[in-house]
Amino acid sequence: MKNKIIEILLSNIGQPLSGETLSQQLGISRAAVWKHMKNLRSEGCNISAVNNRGYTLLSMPDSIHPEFFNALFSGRRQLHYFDNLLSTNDKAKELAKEGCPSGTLVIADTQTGGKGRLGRSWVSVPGKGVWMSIVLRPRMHPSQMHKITIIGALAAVQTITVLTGLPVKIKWPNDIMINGKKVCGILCEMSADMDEVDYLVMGIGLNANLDSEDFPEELKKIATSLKIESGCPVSRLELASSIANRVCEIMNFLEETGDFSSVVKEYKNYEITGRVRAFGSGRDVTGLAEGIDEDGALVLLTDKGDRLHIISGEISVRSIEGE
Ligand code: BT5
Repeated sequence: MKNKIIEILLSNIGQPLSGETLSQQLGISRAAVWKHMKNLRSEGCNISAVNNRGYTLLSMPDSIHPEFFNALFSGRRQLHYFDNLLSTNDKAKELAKEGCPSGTLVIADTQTGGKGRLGRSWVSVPGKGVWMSIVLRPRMHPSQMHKITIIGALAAVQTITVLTGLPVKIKWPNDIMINGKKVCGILCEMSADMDEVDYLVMGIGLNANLDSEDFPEELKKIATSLKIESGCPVSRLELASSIANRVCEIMNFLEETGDFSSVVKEYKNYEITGRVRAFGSGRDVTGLAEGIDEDGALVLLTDKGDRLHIISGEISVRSIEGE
């Protein structure tokens, strides 16, 4: 019943709904409707009640609990919520191995062993960020999997732009930046044989409502949050559900049309170009990052004049400042 009420309120957000309409739609008395509204208010929903006009949902609480989440999560996909996990990516891989469907989402209020790429760690402050992983089963060749990181980054920047209007940028392939500081990172891990992908887990870590003092000293100069940049808190619920919905939308579009060029075109609105050093996998070069090509590879014009197309996830690309 609670889910149903939240769903109806959400689809009429900002619009008044009379007690009569709600009691008819839900098949309960007006007194019962009133009681549910009272409970939802005590859980942080901002609902106004005006005589003769009815109830209006003004805003949702900053809670990522499933009862709120499910109402926003399109396609009735599986949702696994945890107060605390080592890593949502690890949990998602476990579920994927057990056969969970594509689109399954794992979300945690905090992670104690959040992972970055190449063995690095990810700071996941309790109750202040979006720490989540999406299981995908793309019908794509394993050699194309780098495209999924591009899709994750695009879904994240599009959502952040719509919800906050902040000037968000992508540093290839997986760093989402605002004013030169990292606000979000993406970690894709896949299980595949030579020709086929079994599953891919896309982990997204987004600093939503962290304050400066929440970051450990070593991250203070290089990391930021949406709240720090915009000056006001953002709904983690809206961020998480919108990003997850957007990832699945773009994936469906790609699988139906095979048209990756539209994804690239959109991505290009946000990409950071400029001088970089690319290193790893036996390579160490400096040059000009020109942006991604039609396959999602980074085009790097090296100082020696070679034009490289980098797709390996084992290569790190760092901006070179002051040049
Ligand atoms: C990433 O790695 O940027 C991928 C981060 C993915 C995290 C998500 S959270 C949900 C899911 N479950 C997981 O266990 N992981 C995923 P990388 O490019 O390697 O960046 C890692 C580096 O970013 C660290 O070495 C720090 O310097 C920095 N860092 C760590 N925590 C940060 C944070 N909260 N905000 C900004 N930078 C951070």
